[in-house]
Amino acid sequence: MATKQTKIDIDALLSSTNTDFRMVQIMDEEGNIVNPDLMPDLSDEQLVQFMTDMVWSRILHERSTALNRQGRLGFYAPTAGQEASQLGSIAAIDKEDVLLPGYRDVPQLVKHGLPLTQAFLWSRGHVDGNKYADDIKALPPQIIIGAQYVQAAGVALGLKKRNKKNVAITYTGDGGSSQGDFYEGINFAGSYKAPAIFFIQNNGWAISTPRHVQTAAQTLAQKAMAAGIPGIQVDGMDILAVYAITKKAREYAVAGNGPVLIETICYRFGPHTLSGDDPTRYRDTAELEGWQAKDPLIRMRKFLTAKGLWSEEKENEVIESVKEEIKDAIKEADQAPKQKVSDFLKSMFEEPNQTIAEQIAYYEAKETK
Ligand SMILES: Cc1ncc(C[n+]2csc(CCOP(=O)(O)OP(=O)(O)O)c2C)c(N)n1
Repeated sequence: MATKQTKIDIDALLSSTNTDFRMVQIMDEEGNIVNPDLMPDLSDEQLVQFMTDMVWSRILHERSTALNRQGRLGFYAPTAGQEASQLGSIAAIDKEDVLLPGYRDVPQLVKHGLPLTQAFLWSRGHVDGNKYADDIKALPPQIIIGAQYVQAAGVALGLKKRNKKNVAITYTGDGGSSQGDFYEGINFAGSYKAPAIFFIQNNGWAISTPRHVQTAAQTLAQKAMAAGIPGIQVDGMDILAVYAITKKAREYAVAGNGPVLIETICYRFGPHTLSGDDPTRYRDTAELEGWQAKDPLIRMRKFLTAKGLWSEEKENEVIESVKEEIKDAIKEADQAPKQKVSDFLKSMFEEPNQTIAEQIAYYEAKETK
């Protein structure tokens, strides 16, 4: 029943949408647990694994950057600064959950089972990089900003209809949260109570567009309100907080309650991609340095070292083994058959349509000459 409003206060309407979206943190920049009530129940091995995963990802980032500059990799979107957001969330996900990543989410894909060699082939635009084994519950990274949100809503609904106790997990950026697909995805999933976990990795920038220009909304998490679903903002430089919230969101979705929107506050230390972006043209060194002090690896290193679970020696061991893994994967990628245009065209549809069929015939004739 409608209540009778005798006075309309527009300012008050706005402040009511801005409440309770404060950032959740468990571990601060010094590696101190500042919110023990939310501390997830994790063994020492699991805590060490978190750090190992983040070091793995940072080295993968560094090596991918170098390989790109040597002309040995193609497309690469830097991940440094987003390790806690990426690895903390994927650690809370079951192998049977379906991952729908964006172009910056290669670390989660590999952790979800994609061989690194295939990730490298994808970077090179090789068709074999997109052919996933059946047991890898993931789609190749999405390049169209926000499109994965609509697909995740559909995948989640499919999981629900098949009575699976699994979720679809997807990621976009702060820029992506302005797209139509973003709103359609969360709205549809909310409406059908589809078990999806929607991540917005708010790394401060959408290429050269800063977060404050992106939207007048005070937080991106509160965009969930319009879809009638829960939204929460998390410290995306704190792997413990990201893990804890993702785990809770997963339980909520699997129990049949519908989707959750999670905004992780993080930062992109490097350029947007290695295809010519120069962040020094649009952002301050002081801003970058402020965020480097919040580095997710630094705080986790401090936390684990204080517990006697981590050392420089241990970190060096991890670094050496990651470098070997990368060297082997790139060697294997080099051995992939040279891509033919017809292979690429054949991968587009199960049954090629007329135009594609004509193009396949055209290229096959050329390729056999
Ligand atoms: C629909 C669409 N529009 C524009 C682009 C070009 N584009 C590529 S990345 C990007 C910015 C995305 O920023 P954000 O969502 O914040 O993610 P980030 O790259 O920072 O992770 C844009 C506009 C695109 N790929 N797709």
